[in-house]
Amino acid sequence: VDTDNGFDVPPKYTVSDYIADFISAQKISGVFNLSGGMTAFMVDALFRRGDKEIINPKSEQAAGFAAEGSTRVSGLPAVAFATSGPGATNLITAIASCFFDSTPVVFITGQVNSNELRKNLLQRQNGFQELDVVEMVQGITKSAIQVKDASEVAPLLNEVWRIASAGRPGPVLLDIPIDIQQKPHEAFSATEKAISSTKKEQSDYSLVVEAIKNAKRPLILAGGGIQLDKSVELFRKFIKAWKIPVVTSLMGLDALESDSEFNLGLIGSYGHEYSNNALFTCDLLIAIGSRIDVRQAPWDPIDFCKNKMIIRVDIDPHELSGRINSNLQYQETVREFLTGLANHVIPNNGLIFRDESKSLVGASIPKNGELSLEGNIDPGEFLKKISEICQSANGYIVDVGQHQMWAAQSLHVFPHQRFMTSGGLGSMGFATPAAIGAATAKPGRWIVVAGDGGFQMSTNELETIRELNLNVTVLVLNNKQHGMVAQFQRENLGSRFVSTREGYSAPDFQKVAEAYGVRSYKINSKADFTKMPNEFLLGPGPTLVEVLISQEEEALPKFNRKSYPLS
Ligand SMILES: Cc1ncc(C[n+]2csc(CCOP(=O)(O)OP(=O)(O)O)c2C)c(N)n1
Ligand SMILES: [Mg+2]
Repeated sequence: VDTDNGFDVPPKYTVSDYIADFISAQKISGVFNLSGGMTAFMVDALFRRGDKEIINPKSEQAAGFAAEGSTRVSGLPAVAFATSGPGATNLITAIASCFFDSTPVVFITGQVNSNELRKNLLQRQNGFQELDVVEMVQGITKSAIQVKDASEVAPLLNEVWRIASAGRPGPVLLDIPIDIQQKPHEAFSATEKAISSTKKEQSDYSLVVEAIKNAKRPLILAGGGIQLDKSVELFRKFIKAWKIPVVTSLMGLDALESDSEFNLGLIGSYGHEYSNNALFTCDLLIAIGSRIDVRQAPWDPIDFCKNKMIIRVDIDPHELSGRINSNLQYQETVREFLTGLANHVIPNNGLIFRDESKSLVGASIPKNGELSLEGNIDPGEFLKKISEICQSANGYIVDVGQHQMWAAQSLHVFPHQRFMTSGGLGSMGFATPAAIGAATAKPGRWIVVAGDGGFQMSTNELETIRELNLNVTVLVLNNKQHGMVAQFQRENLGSRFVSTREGYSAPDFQKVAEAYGVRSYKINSKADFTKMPNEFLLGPGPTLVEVLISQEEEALPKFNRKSYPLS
């Protein structure tokens, strides 16, 4: 490590100590790190405090995803450290994932000595491993700042911490040159008062009440904002009291348990046809914490908005004026909206509309099984069974691909369970490291659902999982291909499976698990599944279950605008 002052032993109390004390004093969900010279002082200072466990995944991307998983489970920010240069670039995918899924992770990167930073923007690089990460992540953070002087550290830490969770939550990044990390600093004192938010004036909900009363086909679209706002219980109470049916987006899937009598299920590109039909044909749509993006409502926006009143609730004003127009908007938290409405419960036609919608269920359940060859495992059926066995688990962390859509369609999510996936970014390789964060934030079992492709992006995290003896089951749905892309190639590119089957391969996952010291089980057939002892799913400790899925299985039904309304 090249340092400015050549200290072997740091001076009495440094900026690094201050940062460590500051982090120690915060309510956080965890600290994730991959080491490097430019962060070593800060991480060492935190280690010397001894009160926050430092968790060390095997790449910065995994550390970032783990921090994301930890934050999404606990609702508290996690901290992820990475060194300058390659450490910082490796973080970027995770930062983007946090940004698109509104996860308040605090990223701290080390930077080269201030006097080694490039002198102007035209110079590529001056210091070794110097890289302007702040510039690179401007578009995917709520705030990204490089510290220029020791006196800025305290106010900037306070500021980014506050910004991360304010309004729509999201990632922030502080980049701290190593010379500044070693400068003397005044000791941290926790006496600073938290800024109390000013109380918002209550909105007028009479128009919402009126709309619900008049609607023949009222529907609520539950989005990821409900979990983000920690308003799940409030939301479920609201639904029970008002008896309005609910459809969920991919991110809102765990806002309401699968069993709820009001749950009409998953919408979107791979949603259930009856759920999409309800979304299309409702005459009042109340979208709570959902941006109604193109994957969730793939209709032409004008067609979609016809013949219905749309009420949107979102803390983020930019979403309220997004792709889908609305007749009424509430720029407030889910909690504020639901609390405001709580005093007004009135009867409505929700149950009639629900029953009408449900009567279409038989005709349009996901047709996962259609292409299944005799005796082959139907992924939808299989995942449904898995969720029956895993009732006691904390929930599912799902990667990206066909298996993600099968999981969203078919896993039965019980009231206490989570369903988490990389929503906005849709990044393969997310689930396994995210489970490290989830399992360190909340004890109990977590089930990863991954494809053979995505799992190969973070297979090495089995080592971290084994090292920490985490209660994680990695369920690999192995169809020996990048299935989701192969499906696209079958539909659009004359079944030329370039890079998805041709030139793609996967190792023997049982041997891989063995190398990492993780117990494993392989399911080749329905018979293997029935023989499998439940401990391979439920632990204790880490396990891997591989299940072979036919390459011909597709994620269906694929949304087709023309088929709505269903007849
Ligand atoms: C980091 C990243 N790279 C590429 C993609 C594009 N992509 C989406 S799904 C997919 C295939 C996933 O394969 P696998 O993990 O085996 O899941 P399957 O679809 O077979 O269930 C690919 C390559 C992506 N989403 N993320
Ligand atoms: Mg696959």
